[in-house]
Amino acid sequence: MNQKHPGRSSAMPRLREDVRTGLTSEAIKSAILENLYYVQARIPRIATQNDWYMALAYTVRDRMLDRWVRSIAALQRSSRAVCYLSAEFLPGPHLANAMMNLGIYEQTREAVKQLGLDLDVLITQEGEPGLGNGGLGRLAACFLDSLATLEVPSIGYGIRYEFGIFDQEIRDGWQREITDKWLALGNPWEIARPEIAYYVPFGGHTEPCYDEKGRYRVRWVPERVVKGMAYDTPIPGYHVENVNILRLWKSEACESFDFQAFNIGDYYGAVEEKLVSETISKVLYPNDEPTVGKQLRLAQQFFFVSCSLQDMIRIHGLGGGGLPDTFDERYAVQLNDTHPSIAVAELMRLLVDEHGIEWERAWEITKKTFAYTNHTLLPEALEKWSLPLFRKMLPRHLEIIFEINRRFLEDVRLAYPGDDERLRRLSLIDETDDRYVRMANLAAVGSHAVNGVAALHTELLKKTVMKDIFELFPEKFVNVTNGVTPRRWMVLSNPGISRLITQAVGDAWICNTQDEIRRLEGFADDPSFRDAWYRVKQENKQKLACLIRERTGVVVNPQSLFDIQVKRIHEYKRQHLNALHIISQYIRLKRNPSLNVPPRTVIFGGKAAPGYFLAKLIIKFINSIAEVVNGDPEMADRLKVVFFPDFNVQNGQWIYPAADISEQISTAGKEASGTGNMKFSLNGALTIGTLDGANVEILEEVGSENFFLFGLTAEEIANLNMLGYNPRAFYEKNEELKEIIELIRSGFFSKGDGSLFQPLTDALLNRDEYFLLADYQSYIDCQGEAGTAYLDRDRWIRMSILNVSRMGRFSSDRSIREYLEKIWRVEPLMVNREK
Ligand code: B1N
Repeated sequence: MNQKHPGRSSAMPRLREDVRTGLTSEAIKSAILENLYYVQARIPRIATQNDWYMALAYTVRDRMLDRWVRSIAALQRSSRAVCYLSAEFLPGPHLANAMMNLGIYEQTREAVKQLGLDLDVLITQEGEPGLGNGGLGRLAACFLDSLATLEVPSIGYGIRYEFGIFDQEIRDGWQREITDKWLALGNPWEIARPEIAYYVPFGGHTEPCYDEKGRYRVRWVPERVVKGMAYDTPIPGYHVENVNILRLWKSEACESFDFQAFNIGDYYGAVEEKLVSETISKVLYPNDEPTVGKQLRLAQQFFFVSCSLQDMIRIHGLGGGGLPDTFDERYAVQLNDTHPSIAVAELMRLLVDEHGIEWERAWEITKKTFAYTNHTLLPEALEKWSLPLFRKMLPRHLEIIFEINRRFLEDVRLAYPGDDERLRRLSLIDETDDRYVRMANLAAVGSHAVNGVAALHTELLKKTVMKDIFELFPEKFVNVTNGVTPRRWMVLSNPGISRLITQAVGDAWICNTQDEIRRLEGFADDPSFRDAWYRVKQENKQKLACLIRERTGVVVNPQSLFDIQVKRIHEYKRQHLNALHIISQYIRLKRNPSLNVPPRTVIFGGKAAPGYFLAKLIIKFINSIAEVVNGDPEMADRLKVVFFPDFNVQNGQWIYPAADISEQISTAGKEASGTGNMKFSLNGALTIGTLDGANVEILEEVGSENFFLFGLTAEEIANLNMLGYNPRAFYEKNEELKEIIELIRSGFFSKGDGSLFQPLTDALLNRDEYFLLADYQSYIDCQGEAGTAYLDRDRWIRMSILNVSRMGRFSSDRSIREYLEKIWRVEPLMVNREK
């Protein structure tokens, strides 16, 4: 445990201290029994594993509460706090992480053992909160971990979806979506705060009115009002007193019943109102990137933003801050993509309509308060909402956006007289076919900072999708390259490698990753260290092999090269390019069984958006190849293909530590950053990748001799696009590629059905929007080099150690420090040891 901070309040009565806060294995053991009885109403003899898990979870949670209460006091005392607004959070399972961060892992293991139980089994009882789609939601969770660890007063605000991202099953090679019931067995990690609730209006109309000083104002008369209730989850920092809050909003009907309707006999109408209100926080939209103009999604966005801003104003008032005209001094509010960007209009509404602040002053406050992070360059992913939908749901906000736009375009006209084309492009309203609100423009105009998530991404933002905005406000643009927390993604998920690193350089690397882990470099040439490194990787691969057997029935050889690609399934991420490589290996090995290549296990994982037909077909394609390859006795111990079902945070914690090769093969210019690339490399995998997203910076850090680089650059892709790309030319001139595509078309992987994968082969031959055929040969050659390098074990391990030692920059602590300095200007604040 953290020796620096004994962390107990002397005001606590003795008894409570023992049962709720005692940290010895004895105290923890009695607390578990106590919680089993008083929370779960069970005695050990009949307790299920879930009862024990719950009792343990409450025991660990109890040990955070004292710190939590003191952290809330610190937040109220602080002069400035960060609020991270995100429609998605993917925190992963809480139990083991909380034990680690509190420093009670070993005592707890001992306590559980004394009860005759297995801690690892209890830990896997926990279902994870899947309140996000992928990288964006997981980034938000890594940032909360770093904010807490760096002792920054901060709150994460989001939505308490009743159903998170679906669970994935594979049936006959196809993805099946199963509803996620993460709350079914109760959630011991949240505390409901029924007294922290806000009203959120929707629909209706606006009308002019005059305030008490006789000034012209606008009154919004909504059609209905929904209530948002707070649920808090503690986010403990690593070995510090600070425990931050993740505050998620659940929607409810204002009153359980609309009594008026009830009295006139419309019982069902009243219940329906309740249903509609509860629908808002019901389910996460499972799309990663391309937007869907769904009405409910806009309702979700406004709902959580309005609750969060009202909450911030309330907290500000508590501290004696009084009028919210110092709001921007009190808070730095980060918009995680455009999903919360309606906040710009909502803060204006709250300041102007509800708090009587003048427009100009309110606009200054708003701009100083917000900063906006862009996470994607895909033009189809930029959020826009049609005016009729907007007007119907948020009539007042549309007026406010028109007014912001009117003033903004006046400034643009002054800056670029006569340039009507530019005016049209910059406008917050897209007037092309139907009329839309452009949320990225709203976010950028209403913020003082706009950032991309990797160096290349920020540069491309400035040159492409946000070119006009950049030319107008160059000073707003900054880059903050993403990072991942080394606590969850190394210490927790890879104890073997973490122990080795600590033995070599001490444990300061866990919180000072960038400076300390570099010292590992000196061990890359130490034969005994290399040996130990190799053994840890083998153990991790062995563990994953067991899990693969359990989940898929496929038996894989832990001695083979583990070549892994896990991430959402998307054409731009090019899982199908990886699949083409498997087929090429298969053909070569069939033709030449004595080929000198290492045995390889290619592992995939990831979910496809339920409505994304080609992504789902790619899953089927991979599984169909797996069926042929794994069923071919000549391939035994030479080539295996696995689709690991239901990739999520927990499965990631098992998968990343077991990888030899990390596949980061997106079309250059398409992946904003990637964060899986960092998790793999920090766990000793070598990257095969394109110059895309954060790969560029990873390559720069680890050195080109430790990175398998292939493919066209973003610039080359753009040029090829301009000149007219013809994928068929690549097909015609490459015999092996031709053979592979013809094999697929012949039905070889689809039991003779030549039409099954035709949508895929057609897409490749006719459009190939993501340049697979252009990058094919370069990828295959590069995979060949990687295979050859793997045959030389010493060389490989050396590269692996050097990778890890040079990856310190990609800790999310570094990212958060950059946000603090470049954007938020917030100082850390130590939590008082005593109340
Ligand atoms: O955000 C991650 C990046 O590392 C990835 O490169 C990027 O693809 C990802 C709409 C998104 N961009 N946009 C989304 C998610 C959900 C949704 O409804 C868009 N996710 C990313 C972190 O920066």
